[in-house]
Amino acid sequence: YLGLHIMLLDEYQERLFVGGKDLLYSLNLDRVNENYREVKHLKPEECVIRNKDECANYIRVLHHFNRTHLLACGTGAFDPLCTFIRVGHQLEDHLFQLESHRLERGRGRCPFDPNSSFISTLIGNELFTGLYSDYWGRDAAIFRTMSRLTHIRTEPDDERLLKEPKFVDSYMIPDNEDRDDNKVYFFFTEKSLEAETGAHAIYSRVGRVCANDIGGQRILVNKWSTFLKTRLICSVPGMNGIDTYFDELEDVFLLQTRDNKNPVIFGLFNTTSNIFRGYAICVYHMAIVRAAFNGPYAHKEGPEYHWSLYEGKVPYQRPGSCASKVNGGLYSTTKDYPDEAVRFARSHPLMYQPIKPVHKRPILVKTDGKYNIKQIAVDRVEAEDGQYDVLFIGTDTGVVLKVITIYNQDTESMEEVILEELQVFKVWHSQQLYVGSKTTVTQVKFHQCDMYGTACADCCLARDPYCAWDGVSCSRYYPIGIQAKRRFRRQDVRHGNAAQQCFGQQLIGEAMEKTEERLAYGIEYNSTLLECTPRTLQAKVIWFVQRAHETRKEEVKTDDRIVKMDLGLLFLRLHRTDAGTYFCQTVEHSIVHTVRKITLEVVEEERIEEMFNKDYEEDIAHKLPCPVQSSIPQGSKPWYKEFLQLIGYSNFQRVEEYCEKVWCTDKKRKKLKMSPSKWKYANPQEKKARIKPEHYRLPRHAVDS
Ligand SMILES: *[C@@H]1O[C@H](CO)[C@@H](O)[C@H](O)[C@H]1NC(C)=O
Ligand SMILES: *[C@@H]1O[C@H](CO)[C@@H](O)[C@H](O)[C@H]1NC(C)=O
Ligand SMILES: *[C@@H]1O[C@H](CO)[C@@H](O)[C@H](O)[C@H]1NC(C)=O
Ligand SMILES: CC(=O)N[C@H]1CO[C@H](CO)[C@@H](O)[C@@H]1O
Repeated sequence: YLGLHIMLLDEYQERLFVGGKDLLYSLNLDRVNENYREVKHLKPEECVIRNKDECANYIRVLHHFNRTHLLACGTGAFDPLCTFIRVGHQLEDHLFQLESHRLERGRGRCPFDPNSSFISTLIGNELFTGLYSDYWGRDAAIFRTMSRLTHIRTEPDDERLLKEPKFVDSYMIPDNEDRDDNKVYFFFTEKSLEAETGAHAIYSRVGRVCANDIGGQRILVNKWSTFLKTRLICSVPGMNGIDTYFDELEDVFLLQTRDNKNPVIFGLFNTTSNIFRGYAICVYHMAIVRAAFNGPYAHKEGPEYHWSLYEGKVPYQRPGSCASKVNGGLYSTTKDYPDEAVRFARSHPLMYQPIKPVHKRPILVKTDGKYNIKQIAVDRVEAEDGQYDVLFIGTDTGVVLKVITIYNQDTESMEEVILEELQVFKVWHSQQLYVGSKTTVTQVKFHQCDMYGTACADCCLARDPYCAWDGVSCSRYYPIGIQAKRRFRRQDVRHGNAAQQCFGQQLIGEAMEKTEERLAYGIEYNSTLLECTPRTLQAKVIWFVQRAHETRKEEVKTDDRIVKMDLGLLFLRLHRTDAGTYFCQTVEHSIVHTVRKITLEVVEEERIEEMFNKDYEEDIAHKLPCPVQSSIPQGSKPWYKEFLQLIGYSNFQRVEEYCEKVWCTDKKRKKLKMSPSKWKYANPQEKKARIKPEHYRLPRHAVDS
């Protein structure tokens, strides 16, 4: 157990630094498991707390301090510590050394509790943190420490500033070229002040401070004098004007653009409702964020009043603005601000306008309950038909969804295209994702174009902006300029119109052209699965059946008994009349393809009975359908194999798996051991329970492999 909490990428030296429980690693970016360095024994020598877990030093701060040193801080057995790690500054010299003589107290820089929410960002030599800064985990604050400037924090015990916050992320985002105007943004959730319904409502927030704030002269001494915050909204507009809110911010990703003043903010939100579960991703532009902070303040007249729009006079210097030349240069530090302005800032930390997302709705909503979503990362790619933001969505099961979303102006709706489900997370470097969980670090390529098959249509239908058909194969797409032979590239991310894109190309690959034919047997009154999975996640599957002795094909009607699932068509209870030929057809952007043709034979109940009775009398050891552990000698075939061979079915492995699934639960094996004559009168209820549809809902990667 490594107890990994933090990763830091050093692209220049091509190292990945990882902090865990009592240790730090320096990993090679190309091959994370080779040539690594470690610093161990970061464990504090003395520990007065009895709980073993609490005696460890969990590294939670890891930053590039300067060219030669990393800053590392850990919880230090509920007594935070900071130190410097010497790292090499030549590419080949992978120095990684603890400066043990430079151990410093870390209060305000690192939490006591390894599990408490915490964020930190190093700007210049100043460490900005959002944390619970005391042993008991009660004093939530935003700090700036380490600096040549005075240490500074939010006022303690002021619920207007922070009320039981959960810190999510923080970034410095400049406003303009004047560095004195730089602001640090904090993303968090907290119990809301202003919610009129439900005193304990959680809201998501953006808070910000001026990086050069040194507090007030007489009021707010050594406290932030520029702290402001506002609500971050992510909601789905409702038909009746009632929106569905996603209020619990879980993760933030800042997508840098060419203009460092205007990154794009992606927020991942959870619901706070007990009834309705789901996640949404919303996108915010800095212009909207700045407009909210430059807009009106919220005001509370007294304890009995609600927070409302402040319409009075706002003092100069405007509270929340920085001591900078851009702001007139009248004040060189916040200490020079008039008392009146500082006093106003203290009583008006909340802005009136919330921040609304782009298009006033999420770009993605997930309410299927399939995944617990933890993290997002975004990569912007140039494709043939424009720019796409590829979302990498990390779930708690280690699956990463790779998704693009496309906004349709006419219908004001978003289309979601799931490209892949990868196993993996979060820093990246030269088209690799580095994935950290509590116990491991892995590296994964984030485009695998060849996976999409060997035909133009496959490649095009995948709609992966990283990939395009180059005339021969599905390969990495590079935008104009980089791509010399551009005219051969076929790609249509927006519509996936393969018929048009692949005109004159080998439209359908060999694998796609062929319809696989199969024979399947089912037993009357028992369950049967006709397996068929589409090649891409977007394809819609339609089943047709041509029943025995009929010439017409008709669409299969699903009901309680016949269920359409990701893995295929499931009959919970097979009827004689179900016998026939089944066609598994996929439809994707008007390209129809019959993936599989399965002829289903139904073995009638009486015949089974007959057979089993006969077999049973003959030889128990050989004929039992469920091998009672080693009752069947190695190498000999169970009875049903012979049976199936007789009738010309040769895919034994499949049959064996199927039979195991349907007949041979552990429970039954035990039953069988006790009284072998009872095996065929298994409780139908039990069977039904075992083949509940979700048992077949394997993730796609599991199916593919
Ligand atoms: C932190 O959380 C883990 C897992 O929930 C738990 O096992 C551990 O005891 C916690 N540590 C502390 C110090 O509370
Ligand atoms: C980097 O910071 C460390 C710790 O303060 C210091 O010892 C070292 O001299 C600094 N290195 C450079 C190149 O400034
Ligand atoms: C989202 O909220 C639900 C319900 O409160 C919770 O069970 C789940 O763990 C949350 N998800 C994350 C990623 O924290
Ligand atoms: C062979 C076998 O398992 N047959 C079972 C099929 O289902 C019926 C009722 O659901 C059972 O009575 C059979 O024993």
